[in-house]
Amino acid sequence: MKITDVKIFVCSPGRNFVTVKIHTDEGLTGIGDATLNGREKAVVAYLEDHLVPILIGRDPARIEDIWQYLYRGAYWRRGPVTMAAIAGIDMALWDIKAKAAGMPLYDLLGGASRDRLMCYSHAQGSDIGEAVDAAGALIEKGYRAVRIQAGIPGLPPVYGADGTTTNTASENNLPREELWSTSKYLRHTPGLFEAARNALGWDVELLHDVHHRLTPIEAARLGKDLEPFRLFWMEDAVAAEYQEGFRQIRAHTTTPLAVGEVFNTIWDARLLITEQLIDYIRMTSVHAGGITPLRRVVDLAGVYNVRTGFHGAMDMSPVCLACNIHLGYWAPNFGIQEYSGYPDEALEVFSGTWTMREGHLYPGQGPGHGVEFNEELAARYPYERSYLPVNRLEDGTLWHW
Ligand code: CS2
Ligand code: MG
Repeated sequence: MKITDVKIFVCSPGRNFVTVKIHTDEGLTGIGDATLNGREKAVVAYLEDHLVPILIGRDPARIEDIWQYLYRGAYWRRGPVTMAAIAGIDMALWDIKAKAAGMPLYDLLGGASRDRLMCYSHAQGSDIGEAVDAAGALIEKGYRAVRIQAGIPGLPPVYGADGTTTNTASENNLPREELWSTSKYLRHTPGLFEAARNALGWDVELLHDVHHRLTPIEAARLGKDLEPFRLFWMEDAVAAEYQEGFRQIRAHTTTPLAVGEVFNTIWDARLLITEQLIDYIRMTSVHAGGITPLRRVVDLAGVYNVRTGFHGAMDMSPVCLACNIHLGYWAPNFGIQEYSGYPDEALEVFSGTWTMREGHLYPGQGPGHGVEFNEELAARYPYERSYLPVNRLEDGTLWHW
């Protein structure tokens, strides 16, 4: 088999997605996700100008060699743009291989390790009452795990608490600015989870995303304060560029830690995994550079009792989610899968064979990862420039978003 063409599509059915489609001389095609929220066109240029020309004529069965060629062979490797581009190719190649084998992707990876994948969804509200009610509504629908974010008294809406992360998070197509106060947040958050436990009981998993905003010692304090409420995890407690910071957090709290949605390679996670500084690794098929490298991360994590919690927000396309589900179905050390749902129009453009029922995800049983991309429909939703928000402290200092 030979790769005859690679096409890149950018569409915006509710939000922007970058999709890769690989064609072969035997008529099989494969689909991959290469979406990088807020920097979509950089990935498109990387693919069209630099990767597509070196792929034509290659044997699509040689996934490993192609991955090494695109990663090692680039000299300037790593980084979110490069790795999202490589991921789009890698997912499409696995899709082709699984279709050629007539197997669902998870079967090709080694077969199912479980019957269903527990997922968590997002509950948010402008105050504690609203956020806890939103969590209750998800539990009524069958979710066994819920991430809860609430607005903070004295601050305008903050991350995850005003619905902005479920949509194109910008105004006039320029970045929106938000305000942040660490002291207000640290005072308020334990009360959110106390109220959540009082209202929702203990038979449900509660998660929380700090979104990189604390220092290690502040995160250690929050982790301790949240211990009585037995969280499933505290996510992205600090900006993880400084990985040694997790030693400090770990030494002070038994609240489980999750990190990694912005990681691009196994090297970003190596110290955190091998020193058992985290409990869940949040890397995801697209931003990790595809299925090929993410599978290695999963295996490394398994050696050190770290379980998966792949990033699954709706700014990764349903193709990425499908790959995560197939990986999770196989992974012996699966933990949980994030699932924030998609706008209806996105699910029409990307019709999938994965399903979500009562808080659990199931892969399709057809060959490949199972997601079909409708090119004609996609063309009706052209790209719209969009940015994630930026964040400032109350005195104007730029902070992590
Ligand atoms: C988040 C995302 O899902 C998560 O845990 O942190 O909402 C994240 O902010 C976006 O995916 C960024 O693109
Ligand atoms: Mg997150």
